[in-house]
Amino acid sequence: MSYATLKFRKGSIAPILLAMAASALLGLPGISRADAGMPAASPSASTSASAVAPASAATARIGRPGPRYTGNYIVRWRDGGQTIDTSADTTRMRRVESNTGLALSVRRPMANAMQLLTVKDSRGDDPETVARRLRQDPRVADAVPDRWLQLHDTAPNDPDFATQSLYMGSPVVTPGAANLSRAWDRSRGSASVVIAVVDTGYLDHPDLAGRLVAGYDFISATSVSVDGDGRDTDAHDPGDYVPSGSTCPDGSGATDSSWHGTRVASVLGAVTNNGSGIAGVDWNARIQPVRVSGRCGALLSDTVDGMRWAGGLTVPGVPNNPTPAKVVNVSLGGGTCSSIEQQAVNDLNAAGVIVVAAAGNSAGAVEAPADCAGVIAVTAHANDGENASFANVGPQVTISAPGGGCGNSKVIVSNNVATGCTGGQSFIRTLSNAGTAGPTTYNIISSQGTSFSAPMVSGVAALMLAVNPALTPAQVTAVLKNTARAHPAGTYCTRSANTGKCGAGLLDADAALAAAPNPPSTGSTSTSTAADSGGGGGGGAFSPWSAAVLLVIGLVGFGTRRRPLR
Ligand SMILES: [Ca+2]
Ligand SMILES: [Ca+2]
Repeated sequence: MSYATLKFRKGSIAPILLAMAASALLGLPGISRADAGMPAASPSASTSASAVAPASAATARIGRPGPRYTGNYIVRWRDGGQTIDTSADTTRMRRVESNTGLALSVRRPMANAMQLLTVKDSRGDDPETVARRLRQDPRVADAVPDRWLQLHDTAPNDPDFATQSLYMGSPVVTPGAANLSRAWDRSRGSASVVIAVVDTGYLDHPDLAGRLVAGYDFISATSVSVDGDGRDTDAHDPGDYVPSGSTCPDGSGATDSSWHGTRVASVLGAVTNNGSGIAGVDWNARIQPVRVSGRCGALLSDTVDGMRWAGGLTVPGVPNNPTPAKVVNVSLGGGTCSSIEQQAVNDLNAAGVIVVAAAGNSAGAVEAPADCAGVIAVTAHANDGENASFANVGPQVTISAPGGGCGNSKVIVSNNVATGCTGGQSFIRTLSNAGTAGPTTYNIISSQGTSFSAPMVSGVAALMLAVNPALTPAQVTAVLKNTARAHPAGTYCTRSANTGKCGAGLLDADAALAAAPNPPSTGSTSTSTAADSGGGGGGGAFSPWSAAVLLVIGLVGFGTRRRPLR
Protein backbone atom coordinates (compact mmCIF):
# COMPACT_ATOMS: atom_id res chain seq x y z
CA MET A 1 0.00 0.00 0.00
CA SER A 2 2.67 2.44 0.95
CA TYR A 3 5.07 3.24 -1.81
CA ALA A 4 8.08 1.74 -0.18
CA THR A 5 8.56 -1.28 1.93
CA LEU A 6 11.43 -3.34 3.14
CA LYS A 7 9.84 -6.56 2.08
CA PHE A 8 11.92 -8.43 -0.42
CA ARG A 9 11.20 -11.10 -2.93
CA LYS A 10 13.07 -14.32 -3.30
CA GLY A 11 15.93 -14.17 -5.76
CA SER A 12 16.37 -10.46 -5.31
CA ILE A 13 19.41 -8.54 -4.24
CA ALA A 14 17.55 -7.83 -1.04
CA PRO A 15 20.11 -9.45 1.28
CA ILE A 16 22.78 -7.11 -0.04
CA LEU A 17 20.53 -4.11 0.29
CA LEU A 18 19.59 -5.18 3.79
CA ALA A 19 23.27 -5.39 4.68
CA MET A 20 23.71 -1.91 3.28
CA ALA A 21 20.82 -0.68 5.33
CA ALA A 22 22.34 -2.33 8.36
CA SER A 23 25.56 -0.48 7.71
CA ALA A 24 23.72 2.74 8.12
CA LEU A 25 22.56 2.13 11.66
CA LEU A 26 22.77 5.40 13.45
CA GLY A 27 25.85 5.62 15.58
CA LEU A 28 26.69 1.96 15.30
CA PRO A 29 29.62 0.38 13.52
CA GLY A 30 28.33 -1.37 10.48
CA ILE A 31 29.00 -2.97 7.17
CA SER A 32 30.09 -0.57 4.49
CA ARG A 33 28.72 -0.90 0.98
CA ALA A 34 32.07 -2.17 -0.11
CA ASP A 35 31.86 -4.84 2.56
CA ALA A 36 28.51 -5.83 1.18
CA GLY A 37 30.01 -6.27 -2.25
CA MET A 38 28.18 -3.38 -3.83
CA PRO A 39 29.65 -0.32 -5.48
CA ALA A 40 29.18 2.75 -3.35
CA ALA A 41 26.47 5.04 -4.61
CA SER A 42 28.18 8.00 -3.02
CA PRO A 43 31.79 8.94 -2.31
CA SER A 44 31.75 7.73 1.27
CA ALA A 45 29.29 5.13 2.36
CA SER A 46 30.90 3.77 5.48
CA THR A 47 29.52 4.74 8.83
CA SER A 48 32.91 5.56 10.29
CA ALA A 49 33.75 7.93 7.46
CA SER A 50 30.42 9.67 7.62
CA ALA A 51 30.79 10.25 11.32
CA VAL A 52 34.07 12.11 11.15
CA ALA A 53 35.49 13.84 8.14
CA PRO A 54 32.48 15.28 6.38
CA ALA A 55 30.98 16.58 9.60
CA SER A 56 33.92 18.86 10.22
CA ALA A 57 33.86 20.03 6.62
CA ALA A 58 30.18 20.82 6.86
CA THR A 59 30.66 22.58 10.17
CA ALA A 60 33.33 24.77 8.66
CA ARG A 61 30.96 25.84 5.93
CA ILE A 62 27.95 26.53 8.08
CA GLY A 63 29.92 28.58 10.61
CA ARG A 64 31.94 31.68 9.83
CA PRO A 65 35.15 30.36 8.31
CA GLY A 66 38.14 32.67 8.27
CA PRO A 67 38.61 34.65 5.05
CA ARG A 68 40.92 33.30 2.37
CA TYR A 69 43.18 36.16 1.27
CA THR A 70 44.98 36.54 -2.05
CA GLY A 71 47.89 38.84 -1.20
CA ASN A 72 46.26 41.61 -3.22
CA TYR A 73 44.63 44.76 -1.84
CA ILE A 74 41.90 47.02 -3.14
CA VAL A 75 43.05 50.60 -2.66
CA ARG A 76 41.12 53.82 -3.19
CA TRP A 77 43.36 56.84 -3.58
CA ARG A 78 42.48 60.16 -2.03
CA ASP A 79 43.31 62.00 -5.25
CA GLY A 80 41.10 59.70 -7.28
CA GLY A 81 43.93 58.64 -9.57
CA GLN A 82 44.20 55.12 -10.89
CA THR A 83 46.39 55.30 -13.97
CA ILE A 84 48.90 52.50 -14.26
CA ASP A 85 52.60 53.22 -14.87
CA THR A 86 52.36 56.94 -15.19
CA SER A 87 55.13 58.73 -13.47
CA ALA A 88 52.69 60.37 -11.03
CA ASP A 89 51.31 57.02 -10.10
CA THR A 90 54.74 55.54 -9.68
CA THR A 91 55.86 58.45 -7.54
CA ARG A 92 52.80 58.11 -5.30
CA MET A 93 53.42 54.40 -4.93
CA ARG A 94 57.04 54.91 -3.96
CA ARG A 95 56.03 57.41 -1.30
CA VAL A 96 53.53 54.99 0.19
CA GLU A 97 56.17 52.27 0.16
CA SER A 98 58.59 54.53 1.95
CA ASN A 99 55.96 55.50 4.50
CA THR A 100 54.57 52.02 5.19
CA GLY A 101 57.48 49.72 4.55
CA LEU A 102 55.39 47.74 2.07
CA ALA A 103 56.28 46.90 -1.54
CA LEU A 104 53.47 47.80 -3.97
CA SER A 105 52.76 46.96 -7.58
CA VAL A 106 49.61 47.70 -9.57
CA ARG A 107 47.71 44.72 -10.94
CA ARG A 108 44.84 46.57 -12.56
CA PRO A 109 42.56 49.59 -12.21
CA MET A 110 39.10 49.09 -10.76
CA ALA A 111 35.82 50.96 -10.88
CA ASN A 112 35.21 53.90 -8.54
CA ALA A 113 38.77 55.26 -8.79
CA MET A 114 40.29 52.21 -7.16
CA GLN A 115 43.25 49.99 -7.95
CA LEU A 116 44.02 46.39 -7.23
CA LEU A 117 47.55 46.24 -5.83
CA THR A 118 49.85 43.39 -5.04
CA VAL A 119 51.42 44.19 -1.67
CA LYS A 120 54.45 42.46 -0.23
CA ASP A 121 55.23 42.83 3.45
CA SER A 122 58.60 41.86 4.85
CA ARG A 123 57.24 41.95 8.42
CA GLY A 124 54.79 39.15 7.81
CA ASP A 125 51.76 41.00 9.21
CA ASP A 126 48.36 39.48 8.64
CA PRO A 127 46.42 40.98 5.71
CA GLU A 128 44.05 43.04 7.86
CA THR A 129 47.03 44.64 9.62
CA VAL A 130 48.69 45.34 6.29
CA ALA A 131 45.50 47.03 5.12
CA ARG A 132 45.49 49.17 8.28
CA ARG A 133 49.07 50.21 7.58
CA LEU A 134 48.05 51.23 4.08
CA ARG A 135 45.06 53.20 5.36
CA GLN A 136 47.34 55.19 7.68
CA ASP A 137 49.08 56.69 4.67
CA PRO A 138 47.57 60.13 3.89
CA ARG A 139 47.42 59.30 0.19
CA VAL A 140 45.19 56.26 0.79
CA ALA A 141 41.46 56.83 1.30
CA ASP A 142 40.74 53.16 1.86
CA ALA A 143 42.43 49.78 1.62
CA VAL A 144 40.87 46.34 1.94
CA PRO A 145 42.49 42.94 1.42
CA ASP A 146 41.16 41.10 -1.60
CA ARG A 147 39.66 37.78 -0.55
CA TRP A 148 37.78 34.86 -1.90
CA LEU A 149 34.00 34.91 -1.73
CA GLN A 150 31.86 31.81 -1.96
CA LEU A 151 28.52 30.93 -3.36
CA HIS A 152 26.04 30.96 -0.56
CA ASP A 153 25.26 27.31 -0.76
CA THR A 154 24.05 26.11 2.57
CA ALA A 155 25.53 22.90 3.87
CA PRO A 156 23.86 21.79 7.09
CA ASN A 157 26.13 19.96 9.52
CA ASP A 158 24.11 16.75 9.67
CA PRO A 159 26.79 14.10 9.04
CA ASP A 160 24.70 12.09 6.66
CA PHE A 161 23.98 15.11 4.47
CA ALA A 162 27.56 15.56 3.34
CA THR A 163 28.26 11.91 2.73
CA GLN A 164 25.15 10.27 1.40
CA SER A 165 22.60 12.88 0.40
CA LEU A 166 24.02 14.05 -2.91
CA TYR A 167 20.48 14.11 -4.26
CA MET A 168 19.76 17.15 -2.08
CA GLY A 169 22.70 19.21 -3.30
CA SER A 170 23.87 20.75 -6.54
CA PRO A 171 22.72 19.46 -9.94
CA VAL A 172 26.16 20.44 -11.22
CA VAL A 173 27.55 17.59 -9.13
CA THR A 174 24.57 15.24 -9.20
CA PRO A 175 22.32 15.67 -12.27
CA GLY A 176 19.18 14.56 -10.46
CA ALA A 177 19.78 16.61 -7.31
CA ALA A 178 17.05 18.86 -5.96
CA ASN A 179 19.29 21.97 -5.64
CA LEU A 180 18.42 22.47 -1.99
CA SER A 181 21.71 23.95 -0.81
CA ARG A 182 21.08 26.97 -3.01
CA ALA A 183 17.43 27.06 -2.05
CA TRP A 184 18.25 27.18 1.67
CA ASP A 185 19.86 30.56 1.13
CA ARG A 186 16.47 31.82 0.02
CA SER A 187 14.45 30.12 2.75
CA ARG A 188 14.78 27.34 5.28
CA GLY A 189 11.06 27.28 5.89
CA SER A 190 8.60 28.75 8.36
CA ALA A 191 7.31 27.28 11.61
CA SER A 192 3.90 28.66 10.73
CA VAL A 193 3.58 26.12 7.92
CA VAL A 194 2.32 22.64 8.79
CA ILE A 195 2.94 19.65 6.53
CA ALA A 196 0.74 16.62 7.16
CA VAL A 197 2.16 13.18 6.52
CA VAL A 198 -0.77 10.86 5.86
CA ASP A 199 0.93 7.54 6.49
CA THR A 200 1.67 4.91 9.18
CA GLY A 201 2.07 7.38 12.03
CA TYR A 202 5.36 8.35 13.65
CA LEU A 203 8.15 7.32 15.97
CA ASP A 204 9.92 9.58 18.45
CA HIS A 205 13.14 9.36 16.48
CA PRO A 206 15.65 11.75 18.05
CA ASP A 207 16.37 13.35 14.67
CA LEU A 208 12.66 13.99 14.04
CA ALA A 209 10.76 14.39 17.31
CA GLY A 210 11.42 18.11 17.69
CA ARG A 211 9.67 18.86 14.41
CA LEU A 212 6.31 17.28 15.16
CA VAL A 213 2.95 18.81 15.95
CA ALA A 214 0.05 16.73 17.25
CA GLY A 215 -1.64 14.53 14.67
CA TYR A 216 -4.33 11.89 14.87
CA ASP A 217 -4.82 8.14 14.47
CA PHE A 218 -7.54 7.57 11.86
CA ILE A 219 -7.35 3.77 11.75
CA SER A 220 -10.77 2.54 12.81
CA ALA A 221 -10.27 -1.25 12.76
CA THR A 222 -8.20 -2.74 15.57
CA SER A 223 -7.05 -5.51 13.23
CA VAL A 224 -5.29 -2.82 11.19
CA SER A 225 -4.31 -0.39 13.94
CA VAL A 226 -2.31 -2.93 16.03
CA ASP A 227 -2.57 -0.43 18.89
CA GLY A 228 -5.49 -2.11 20.62
CA ASP A 229 -8.05 0.53 19.77
CA GLY A 230 -9.57 2.56 16.97
CA ARG A 231 -9.37 6.26 16.20
CA ASP A 232 -7.76 8.44 18.83
CA THR A 233 -5.32 11.26 19.36
CA ASP A 234 -2.24 9.04 19.46
CA ALA A 235 -0.64 8.87 16.01
CA HIS A 236 2.35 6.84 17.18
CA ASP A 237 3.30 3.98 14.88
CA PRO A 238 3.23 0.69 16.85
CA GLY A 239 4.49 -1.20 13.79
CA ASP A 240 2.61 -2.50 10.76
CA TYR A 241 4.19 -5.96 10.72
CA VAL A 242 2.18 -8.93 9.62
CA PRO A 243 2.95 -11.87 11.95
CA SER A 244 4.11 -15.19 10.64
CA GLY A 245 1.14 -17.34 9.69
CA SER A 246 -1.16 -14.39 9.01
CA THR A 247 -2.49 -13.48 5.63
CA CYS A 248 -3.69 -10.07 4.45
CA PRO A 249 -6.85 -9.64 2.38
CA ASP A 250 -4.76 -9.48 -0.78
CA GLY A 251 -3.19 -12.86 0.01
CA SER A 252 0.20 -11.52 1.07
CA GLY A 253 1.86 -12.96 4.14
CA ALA A 254 4.26 -11.98 6.91
CA THR A 255 6.16 -8.72 6.70
CA ASP A 256 8.33 -6.70 9.05
CA SER A 257 7.24 -3.27 10.20
CA SER A 258 8.00 -0.59 7.62
CA TRP A 259 8.19 2.54 9.81
CA HIS A 260 7.09 4.18 6.60
CA GLY A 261 5.54 7.29 8.11
CA THR A 262 8.72 8.10 10.01
CA ARG A 263 10.84 7.52 6.91
CA VAL A 264 8.65 9.75 4.75
CA ALA A 265 8.44 12.49 7.39
CA SER A 266 12.20 12.44 7.81
CA VAL A 267 12.77 13.29 4.16
CA LEU A 268 10.80 16.49 4.38
CA GLY A 269 11.57 17.42 7.96
CA ALA A 270 14.30 15.66 9.90
CA VAL A 271 15.84 17.97 12.48
CA THR A 272 18.35 19.79 10.32
CA ASN A 273 21.72 21.35 11.12
CA ASN A 274 21.82 19.64 14.53
CA GLY A 275 25.07 17.83 13.85
CA SER A 276 23.27 14.50 13.84
CA GLY A 277 21.68 12.12 11.40
CA ILE A 278 20.15 13.43 8.19
CA ALA A 279 18.94 16.79 6.90
CA GLY A 280 15.34 17.50 5.92
CA VAL A 281 14.10 19.52 2.96
CA ASP A 282 12.39 22.09 5.20
CA TRP A 283 14.19 23.13 8.39
CA ASN A 284 11.34 24.84 10.22
CA ALA A 285 7.89 23.73 9.13
CA ARG A 286 6.00 21.56 11.61
CA ILE A 287 5.11 18.02 10.68
CA GLN A 288 1.75 16.53 11.52
CA PRO A 289 1.54 12.74 11.52
CA VAL A 290 -1.85 11.52 10.37
CA ARG A 291 -2.04 7.77 10.86
CA VAL A 292 -4.11 5.87 8.31
CA SER A 293 -2.01 2.85 7.35
CA GLY A 294 -1.35 -0.14 9.60
CA ARG A 295 -1.21 -3.90 9.28
CA CYS A 296 -1.96 -4.92 5.66
CA GLY A 297 -2.19 -1.30 4.50
CA ALA A 298 -4.72 1.51 4.65
CA LEU A 299 -8.42 1.67 4.02
CA LEU A 300 -9.67 4.27 1.57
CA SER A 301 -12.28 5.34 4.12
CA ASP A 302 -9.66 6.06 6.79
CA THR A 303 -7.32 7.70 4.30
CA VAL A 304 -9.88 10.12 2.92
CA ASP A 305 -10.98 11.12 6.43
CA GLY A 306 -7.34 11.59 7.40
CA MET A 307 -6.57 13.73 4.35
CA ARG A 308 -9.60 15.93 4.99
CA TRP A 309 -8.83 16.36 8.69
CA ALA A 310 -5.19 17.15 7.89
CA GLY A 311 -6.26 20.11 5.77
CA GLY A 312 -8.65 21.46 8.39
CA LEU A 313 -11.89 20.00 7.05
CA THR A 314 -14.47 18.57 9.43
CA VAL A 315 -14.61 14.82 10.11
CA PRO A 316 -17.53 13.49 12.18
CA GLY A 317 -16.52 12.13 15.58
CA VAL A 318 -13.08 13.71 15.44
CA PRO A 319 -12.12 17.07 16.97
CA ASN A 320 -11.18 19.64 14.33
CA ASN A 321 -7.50 19.89 13.57
CA PRO A 322 -6.17 22.78 15.69
CA THR A 323 -3.15 23.22 13.40
CA PRO A 324 -4.36 22.51 9.86
CA ALA A 325 -1.75 21.64 7.28
CA LYS A 326 -1.10 23.76 4.20
CA VAL A 327 0.60 20.78 2.56
CA VAL A 328 -0.71 17.21 2.72
CA ASN A 329 1.72 14.47 1.70
CA VAL A 330 0.29 11.11 0.68
CA SER A 331 2.97 8.50 -0.05
CA LEU A 332 0.55 5.62 -0.38
CA GLY A 333 -2.35 4.63 -2.55
CA GLY A 334 -3.59 2.21 -5.13
CA GLY A 335 -6.10 1.83 -7.91
CA THR A 336 -7.52 4.76 -9.81
CA CYS A 337 -8.94 7.99 -8.46
CA SER A 338 -12.44 7.47 -7.14
CA SER A 339 -15.07 10.17 -6.85
CA ILE A 340 -14.52 10.11 -3.07
CA GLU A 341 -10.82 10.83 -3.37
CA GLN A 342 -11.42 13.44 -6.05
CA GLN A 343 -13.95 15.25 -3.89
CA ALA A 344 -11.50 15.25 -0.97
CA VAL A 345 -8.81 16.75 -3.15
CA ASN A 346 -11.23 19.31 -4.61
CA ASP A 347 -12.33 20.37 -1.13
CA LEU A 348 -8.75 20.58 0.13
CA ASN A 349 -7.64 22.61 -2.89
CA ALA A 350 -10.61 24.92 -2.42
CA ALA A 351 -9.43 25.45 1.17
CA GLY A 352 -6.00 26.41 -0.17
CA VAL A 353 -4.40 23.11 0.79
CA ILE A 354 -1.73 21.58 -1.44
CA VAL A 355 -1.98 17.82 -1.91
CA VAL A 356 1.18 15.99 -2.96
CA ALA A 357 1.05 12.26 -3.72
CA ALA A 358 3.52 9.60 -4.80
CA ALA A 359 2.85 8.13 -8.25
CA GLY A 360 3.56 4.57 -7.04
CA ASN A 361 6.24 1.99 -7.67
CA SER A 362 4.57 -0.54 -9.94
CA ALA A 363 6.56 0.38 -13.04
CA GLY A 364 3.21 1.17 -14.59
CA ALA A 365 0.46 3.76 -14.60
CA VAL A 366 0.01 6.43 -11.93
CA GLU A 367 -2.04 5.20 -8.97
CA ALA A 368 -4.62 7.00 -6.83
CA PRO A 369 -4.68 9.46 -5.26
CA ALA A 370 -1.79 10.74 -7.37
CA ASP A 371 -3.95 10.42 -10.48
CA CYS A 372 -6.67 12.68 -9.08
CA ALA A 373 -6.98 16.13 -10.62
CA GLY A 374 -5.50 18.85 -8.46
CA VAL A 375 -2.89 16.59 -6.90
CA ILE A 376 0.80 17.25 -7.39
CA ALA A 377 1.74 13.77 -8.60
CA VAL A 378 5.39 12.90 -8.12
CA THR A 379 7.40 10.26 -9.94
CA ALA A 380 10.97 9.33 -9.02
CA HIS A 381 14.37 9.65 -10.61
CA ALA A 382 17.76 8.23 -9.67
CA ASN A 383 20.72 10.47 -8.85
CA ASP A 384 21.66 10.56 -12.53
CA GLY A 385 18.33 12.23 -13.31
CA GLU A 386 16.83 9.32 -15.23
CA ASN A 387 13.36 8.08 -14.29
CA ALA A 388 13.71 5.24 -11.81
CA SER A 389 12.89 1.82 -13.21
CA PHE A 390 10.30 1.16 -10.48
CA ALA A 391 8.50 4.50 -10.77
CA ASN A 392 5.01 4.86 -12.17
CA VAL A 393 4.65 7.44 -14.92
CA GLY A 394 1.81 8.79 -16.99
CA PRO A 395 0.01 11.92 -18.07
CA GLN A 396 -1.03 12.74 -14.51
CA VAL A 397 2.57 13.17 -13.31
CA THR A 398 3.32 16.75 -12.33
CA ILE A 399 7.03 16.54 -11.61
CA SER A 400 9.85 14.14 -10.77
CA ALA A 401 11.96 14.21 -7.61
CA PRO A 402 14.84 12.13 -6.29
CA GLY A 403 13.63 8.72 -5.14
CA GLY A 404 16.66 6.50 -5.51
CA GLY A 405 16.77 3.47 -7.76
CA CYS A 406 18.25 2.72 -11.13
CA GLY A 407 17.50 4.65 -14.32
CA ASN A 408 15.32 2.78 -16.78
CA SER A 409 18.08 2.44 -19.35
CA LYS A 410 20.74 1.60 -16.77
CA VAL A 411 19.42 -1.75 -15.58
CA ILE A 412 22.01 -4.40 -16.48
CA VAL A 413 20.31 -7.42 -17.97
CA SER A 414 21.95 -10.76 -18.64
CA ASN A 415 19.90 -13.59 -20.16
CA ASN A 416 16.75 -11.68 -19.30
CA VAL A 417 17.83 -11.47 -15.68
CA ALA A 418 18.67 -8.14 -14.08
CA THR A 419 22.08 -8.35 -12.52
CA GLY A 420 22.69 -4.78 -11.43
CA CYS A 421 22.64 -1.16 -12.41
CA THR A 422 25.20 0.67 -14.52
CA GLY A 423 27.06 2.99 -12.18
CA GLY A 424 25.21 1.70 -9.13
CA GLN A 425 21.81 2.41 -7.67
CA SER A 426 20.98 5.49 -5.67
CA PHE A 427 19.18 5.73 -2.36
CA ILE A 428 17.33 8.21 -0.22
CA ARG A 429 18.47 8.41 3.38
CA THR A 430 15.66 8.06 5.89
CA LEU A 431 15.15 7.85 9.63
CA SER A 432 13.78 4.50 10.69
CA ASN A 433 13.88 1.82 13.37
CA ALA A 434 15.49 -1.59 13.62
CA GLY A 435 12.42 -3.22 15.12
CA THR A 436 10.83 -5.86 12.94
CA ALA A 437 7.59 -5.83 14.99
CA GLY A 438 7.42 -3.06 17.60
CA PRO A 439 10.04 -0.31 17.67
CA THR A 440 13.47 -1.03 19.13
CA THR A 441 16.59 0.91 18.11
CA TYR A 442 16.38 4.09 16.08
CA ASN A 443 18.51 4.10 12.94
CA ILE A 444 19.00 5.53 9.49
CA ILE A 445 18.39 3.37 6.45
CA SER A 446 18.67 3.73 2.70
CA SER A 447 15.30 3.76 0.95
CA GLN A 448 13.98 3.84 -2.58
CA GLY A 449 10.57 4.73 -3.94
CA THR A 450 8.23 7.46 -5.04
CA SER A 451 7.26 7.53 -1.33
CA PHE A 452 10.42 9.53 -0.80
CA SER A 453 10.10 11.64 -3.94
CA ALA A 454 6.74 13.02 -2.82
CA PRO A 455 8.04 14.47 0.49
CA MET A 456 10.87 16.18 -1.42
CA VAL A 457 8.18 18.06 -3.30
CA SER A 458 6.05 18.58 -0.19
CA GLY A 459 9.07 20.05 1.58
CA VAL A 460 9.82 22.39 -1.31
CA ALA A 461 6.16 23.43 -1.43
CA ALA A 462 6.43 24.32 2.27
CA LEU A 463 9.58 26.35 1.57
CA MET A 464 7.69 28.14 -1.20
CA LEU A 465 4.90 28.99 1.25
CA ALA A 466 7.50 30.39 3.65
CA VAL A 467 8.64 32.70 0.84
CA ASN A 468 5.11 33.56 -0.25
CA PRO A 469 2.28 32.48 2.09
CA ALA A 470 -0.33 33.65 -0.41
CA LEU A 471 0.48 30.95 -2.98
CA THR A 472 -2.52 28.89 -4.04
CA PRO A 473 -2.24 25.16 -4.77
CA ALA A 474 -2.51 25.94 -8.48
CA GLN A 475 0.26 28.52 -8.24
CA VAL A 476 2.56 26.14 -6.37
CA THR A 477 1.89 23.55 -9.05
CA ALA A 478 2.55 26.03 -11.85
CA VAL A 479 5.78 27.29 -10.30
CA LEU A 480 7.08 23.77 -9.68
CA LYS A 481 6.38 22.88 -13.30
CA ASN A 482 7.75 26.10 -14.75
CA THR A 483 11.00 25.79 -12.83
CA ALA A 484 11.62 22.07 -13.32
CA ARG A 485 14.81 21.08 -15.12
CA ALA A 486 14.58 18.89 -18.19
CA HIS A 487 15.36 15.22 -17.84
CA PRO A 488 18.88 14.50 -19.10
CA ALA A 489 19.11 13.99 -22.85
CA GLY A 490 19.03 10.43 -24.05
CA THR A 491 17.22 9.05 -21.03
CA TYR A 492 13.85 7.34 -20.75
CA CYS A 493 11.74 10.46 -20.36
CA THR A 494 13.24 12.26 -23.35
CA ARG A 495 12.37 9.53 -25.82
CA SER A 496 9.53 10.46 -28.12
CA ALA A 497 7.57 7.38 -27.08
CA ASN A 498 7.47 8.69 -23.51
CA THR A 499 6.56 12.30 -24.20
CA GLY A 500 4.18 13.60 -21.57
CA LYS A 501 4.64 10.73 -19.14
CA CYS A 502 7.22 12.15 -16.76
CA GLY A 503 5.74 15.52 -15.87
CA ALA A 504 7.47 18.85 -16.34
CA GLY A 505 10.93 17.55 -15.39
CA LEU A 506 13.19 17.38 -12.37
CA LEU A 507 12.42 19.21 -9.12
CA ASP A 508 14.63 22.31 -8.69
CA ALA A 509 14.11 23.80 -5.25
CA ASP A 510 16.27 26.85 -5.85
CA ALA A 511 14.48 27.82 -9.06
CA ALA A 512 11.11 27.18 -7.43
CA LEU A 513 11.90 29.45 -4.48
CA ALA A 514 13.27 32.10 -6.81
CA ALA A 515 9.97 32.11 -8.68
CA ALA A 516 7.73 31.84 -5.63
CA PRO A 517 7.41 35.60 -4.96
CA ASN A 518 5.99 36.21 -8.45
CA PRO A 519 3.89 33.20 -9.41
CA PRO A 520 1.80 33.09 -12.57
CA SER A 521 -1.80 34.10 -12.04
CA THR A 522 -3.93 31.01 -12.19
CA GLY A 523 -7.67 31.14 -12.40
CA SER A 524 -8.50 27.91 -10.66
CA THR A 525 -7.03 25.53 -8.17
CA SER A 526 -7.01 22.63 -10.57
CA THR A 527 -3.88 21.51 -12.29
CA SER A 528 -3.52 21.25 -16.00
CA THR A 529 -3.54 17.48 -15.73
CA ALA A 530 -7.19 17.45 -14.76
CA ALA A 531 -8.39 16.30 -18.13
CA ASP A 532 -6.12 13.29 -17.97
CA SER A 533 -7.27 11.97 -14.65
CA GLY A 534 -9.86 9.44 -13.81
CA GLY A 535 -9.05 6.94 -16.47
CA GLY A 536 -6.02 5.56 -14.79
CA GLY A 537 -5.17 3.98 -18.10
CA GLY A 538 -2.31 4.71 -20.34
CA GLY A 539 -1.09 1.18 -20.01
CA GLY A 540 2.24 0.14 -18.67
CA ALA A 541 5.01 2.59 -19.37
CA PHE A 542 7.52 -0.20 -19.46
CA SER A 543 8.40 -2.96 -21.80
CA PRO A 544 7.41 -6.46 -20.70
CA TRP A 545 11.01 -7.44 -20.07
CA SER A 546 11.41 -4.42 -17.89
CA ALA A 547 8.72 -5.54 -15.49
CA ALA A 548 10.26 -9.00 -15.27
CA VAL A 549 13.64 -7.44 -14.68
CA LEU A 550 12.29 -5.33 -11.88
CA LEU A 551 10.92 -8.32 -10.09
CA VAL A 552 14.23 -10.07 -10.28
CA ILE A 553 16.36 -7.11 -9.33
CA GLY A 554 14.30 -6.55 -6.22
CA LEU A 555 13.41 -2.97 -6.92
CA VAL A 556 9.76 -3.77 -6.79
CA GLY A 557 10.44 -5.09 -3.34
CA PHE A 558 10.90 -1.50 -2.26
CA GLY A 559 7.63 -0.57 -3.76
CA THR A 560 4.08 -1.14 -2.97
CA ARG A 561 2.49 -4.37 -3.81
CA ARG A 562 -0.76 -2.70 -4.60
CA ARG A 563 -3.22 -4.19 -2.26
CA PRO A 564 -6.06 -1.87 -1.49
CA LEU A 565 -8.24 -3.50 1.09
CA ARG A 566 -11.79 -4.07 0.13
CA1 LIG B 1 -5.68 3.85 17.91
CA1 LIG C 1 19.67 15.94 11.53
